[in-house]
Amino acid sequence: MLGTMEELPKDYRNSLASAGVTPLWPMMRKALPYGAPEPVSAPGFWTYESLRPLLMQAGELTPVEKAERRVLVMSDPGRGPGAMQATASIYLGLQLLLPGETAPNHIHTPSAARIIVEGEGGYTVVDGEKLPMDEGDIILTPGGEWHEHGHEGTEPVVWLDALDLPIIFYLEGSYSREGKDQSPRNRPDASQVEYLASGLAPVREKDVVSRPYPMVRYPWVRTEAALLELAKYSDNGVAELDYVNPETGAPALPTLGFTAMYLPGGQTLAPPLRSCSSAIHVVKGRGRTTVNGETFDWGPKDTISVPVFAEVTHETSEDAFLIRVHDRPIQETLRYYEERKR
Ligand code: GTQ
Repeated sequence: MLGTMEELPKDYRNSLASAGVTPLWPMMRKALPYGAPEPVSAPGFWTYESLRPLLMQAGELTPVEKAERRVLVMSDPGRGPGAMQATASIYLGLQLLLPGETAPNHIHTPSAARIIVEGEGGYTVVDGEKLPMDEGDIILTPGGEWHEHGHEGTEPVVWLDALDLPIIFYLEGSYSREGKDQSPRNRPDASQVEYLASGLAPVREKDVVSRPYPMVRYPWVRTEAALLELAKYSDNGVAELDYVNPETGAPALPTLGFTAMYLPGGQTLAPPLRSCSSAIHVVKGRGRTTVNGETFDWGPKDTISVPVFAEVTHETSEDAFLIRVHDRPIQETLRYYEERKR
């Protein structure tokens, strides 16, 4: 048993505080718990059915000019109401853009990805590239890349923002700048031009390097087809694909990674305990997921958050497609990513 603060004479504690120091030993187990972290984050679950009306109400209450980004942020239940994060590292928010609206061009230090949830005609411009937003697509806006959103359709467009904002904020590195609207190049995005086929990339002259994020849109139609083909030949019918940089194979973002999962109906899946936290977004299908004993019955467009080292069990009632956002890339960079058997 380590010494406590209370064991120390009061005048000594006051002297320590005046000197601007604090003893480690009373805080030792909190700073370095034995064997595994003790997360503040708790499992979270947000149904689209419950959030959609609130988001549409935001559309009526707050014009986009007064919001810049019209977003409802998902608050980690472990941190409580007002929390600007879903896990220690992952910020999640549902963003609404109404027909004809634009969200102005800006740049910031955190990195973002959007998973398109609903609607047609939305687009994001990243570094001059106009990226159509179709349901299930993932669009990256890496830190330091200019981006703006627009909407040429007739119905509301909604997407799920996933950002590494909690990390960058913790590092006191978070800030943004506004810029003039971009004039997009008049050509399809790189996923339709340079990286149309997996395994093929444009030839470059000697010493010419690719852009750090050469492809920032991952069209869902391709992901779904790839998952189904992979699943056909997997032992249990389950398939999971990683979203990678097509030039380097690196994770989609330096901090956050993304995978797409296919689980056939009637499947039970218990992944290993992972040191990363994650968010699971349902693209299609139905099922039930238990996270540390809490059970969530999910359907299309619902979102679950999973704290570090959580016990997760998925049971599907229908064929299901899920997108998982996780912070394994930053943990691998810091060399502490870990998996433990159930
Ligand atoms: O769309 O650029 O949810 O800058 C939070 C910050 C979305 C965005 C968010 C942002 C954006």
